[in-house]
Amino acid sequence: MANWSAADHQFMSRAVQIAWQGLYTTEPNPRVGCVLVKDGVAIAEGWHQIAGEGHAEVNALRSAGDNATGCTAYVTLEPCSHFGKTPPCADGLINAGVSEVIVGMVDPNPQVSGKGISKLEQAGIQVRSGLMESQCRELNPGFIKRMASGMPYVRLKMAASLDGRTAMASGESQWITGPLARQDVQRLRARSSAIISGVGSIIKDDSSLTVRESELGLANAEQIVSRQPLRVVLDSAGRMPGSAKMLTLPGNTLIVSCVPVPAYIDGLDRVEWLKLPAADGGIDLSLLLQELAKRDCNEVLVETGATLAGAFIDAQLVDEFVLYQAMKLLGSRARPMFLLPFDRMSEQVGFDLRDSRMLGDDIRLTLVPKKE
Ligand code: AOF
Ligand code: ZN
Repeated sequence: MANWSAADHQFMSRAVQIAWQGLYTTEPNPRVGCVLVKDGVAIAEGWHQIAGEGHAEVNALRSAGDNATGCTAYVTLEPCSHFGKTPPCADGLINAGVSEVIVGMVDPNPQVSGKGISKLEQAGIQVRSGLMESQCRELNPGFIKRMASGMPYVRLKMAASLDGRTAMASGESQWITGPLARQDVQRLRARSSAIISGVGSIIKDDSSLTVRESELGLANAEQIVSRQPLRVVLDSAGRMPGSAKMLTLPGNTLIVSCVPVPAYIDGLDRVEWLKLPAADGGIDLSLLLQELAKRDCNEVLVETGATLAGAFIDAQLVDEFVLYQAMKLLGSRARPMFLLPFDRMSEQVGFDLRDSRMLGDDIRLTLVPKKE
């Protein structure tokens, strides 16, 4: 176990804090922060902003200029060793004369995965890793899961009443939760690589599944909305209307179906039809997620009705469940959150509560499935 000082924690905390500034923009790359320290003083910092542009270390070194020699670099993720869209950061740190590198976590990317650390050590740089690892991991649940398992991180979102209802029997659902909860959903969308929904809700609401600048409430909203998450519509029987609003909105749409591509797709740019084999009468969700990981999706958001939400839970494919709960009753004829026709207590699905907070008059619960 490395012996970390209070100063080590302070500088790595700062690196984590600035890495979060990339929350909505680095995808499909990880969110990374770097602080350069000389004689106990932070002299420069940098964070990864956009894939294809400078990594955190490169941005920090640029801001340090000639001053980086003899520095200690605190980096939330192991510096890369490969030529990707940009040259290796390990080389940048070596060339700048950095004398020590403190790493939050090893890069799970197989192209790097320890090779960045070895490269630095071979150049005579002292490397220590694992400082504030859990905070560093929290930055990138999707990137880590995709690199480690070939699956994206799946976040299921629901808005419900106190009695667990999501809409009236007629389908009427506007609005259960208030504006702050809805703004928070926009932010969940914005951090996601893809949003998955069922065709039923598209037919019913003509939903857009877009991130909207005016609803984000963030200073860099204009930059954030320039990248729209991939809209993924599960449409096993091919019921998607060619007139659906989302097909012409900014961003790409992927329609996943078990039937052949219909003619109306020909005339549409940025719309792709993906045929997948059926499983249990619907689309094979596990296969779907593997497809999305192949398309570099890190975090995916499932925003859908009771049937598909139940299927994701039933298939144990949910990593995180975010529930916005309004302090009101919609009554026993209103629709339930999940179609999960259990009969026995032994079928129950348990969660651990990771966070709970008020958003206006509503509560937001962040839950993760209990591990057996
Ligand atoms: C770092 N610092 O800030 C980031 C890293 O295609 P590229 O060149 O952008 O490289 C992407 C890979 O580099 C990414 O998958 C991850 O392994 C690493 N990302 N590494 O040292 C950074 N963003
Ligand atoms: Zn790098």
